[in-house]
Amino acid sequence: MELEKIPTVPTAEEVLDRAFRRAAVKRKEKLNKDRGNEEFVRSISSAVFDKLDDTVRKFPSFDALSPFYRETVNILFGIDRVKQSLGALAWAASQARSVGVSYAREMRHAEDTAVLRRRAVARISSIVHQVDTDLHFLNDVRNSLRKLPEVQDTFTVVIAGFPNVGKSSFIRLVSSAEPEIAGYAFTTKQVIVGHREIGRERIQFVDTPGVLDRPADERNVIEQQAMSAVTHVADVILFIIDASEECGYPLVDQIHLLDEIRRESDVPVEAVVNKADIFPGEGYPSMSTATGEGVMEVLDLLLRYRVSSPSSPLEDIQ
Ligand SMILES: Nc1nc2c(ncn2[C@@H]2O[C@H](COP(=O)(O)OP(=O)(O)OP(=O)(O)O)[C@@H](O)[C@H]2O)c(=O)[nH]1
Ligand SMILES: [Mg+2]
Repeated sequence: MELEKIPTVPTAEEVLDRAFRRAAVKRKEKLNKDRGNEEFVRSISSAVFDKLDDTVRKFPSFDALSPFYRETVNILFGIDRVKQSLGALAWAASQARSVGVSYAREMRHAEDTAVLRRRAVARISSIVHQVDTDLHFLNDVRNSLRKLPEVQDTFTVVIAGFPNVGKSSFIRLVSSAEPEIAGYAFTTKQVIVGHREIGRERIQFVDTPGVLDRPADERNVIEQQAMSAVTHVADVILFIIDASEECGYPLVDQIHLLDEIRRESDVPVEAVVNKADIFPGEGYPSMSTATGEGVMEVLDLLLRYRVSSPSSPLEDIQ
């Protein structure tokens, strides 16, 4: 995944400043004033083309992205809008080039090359300014893409549930991830990835933001990202229930969400009751991420879903 390598997207001013600087140097290299003007125009137009074209090329191809990343970009920005902006840049690049070429050709036989130079520069500047909003938007997309966690194609446990039930507390105990833990809802605002080495195997754990039991089209962007991880990256889902309702949400709503996740996903879902230190749940395995009680047993339960299971995970992890 090359998302962190996408370079900064320049503003229209930056594209033009850079092109002007390059062109000014080229112009000085010509002794003849008219040839200098011609070179100035050629140089600006090719510098603008190169920068815009390069920006489009360095963006990831969304069709090649894995479904999780594609859906995340779609949730956050809308794939169509991103594609539209990239298309606008490609249009501006080719317009700037053809304007430059045709003015430079005209300048070969012109009396007053300075007038044509000024006109060409004005046309090219206007073309680049037309895509300034697209450039700003694409830079926002770039900044968000860089911050997305790297989800690898390995055995993956996705932790899901209502807000404030102890999902982050669990992943902190069992993996390298160090998410924030706090006694209020929506502490976790994006998908967080952690790992755990078991023998020679690297298991991936994905912490997700809390999801409420409500229709999919009413879910906010944070909840939608959680559901995208649940449906696209999990090999097994750990659904954490807070039967004490200390999280602030009724048990019945949590079970409703559990049923939805069971329906929506093609992978096994293990439901576990957390906060057993204050309220023991019935009908599900239980644990307390506060005291550590039952946590390793839950881990053992999840790791049984690995395809290769050379030895009991409990032996490896204790
Ligand atoms: N008593 C008790 N409290 C717990 C336990 N596990 C977590 N908590 C508390 O529950 C609160 C929420 O814990 P988090 O791990 O942040 O919960 P979360 O599900 O990640 O929450 P969101 O990120 O908001 O969805 C914190 O105040 C934790 O200290 C537990 O086993 N027992
Ligand atoms: Mg959390």
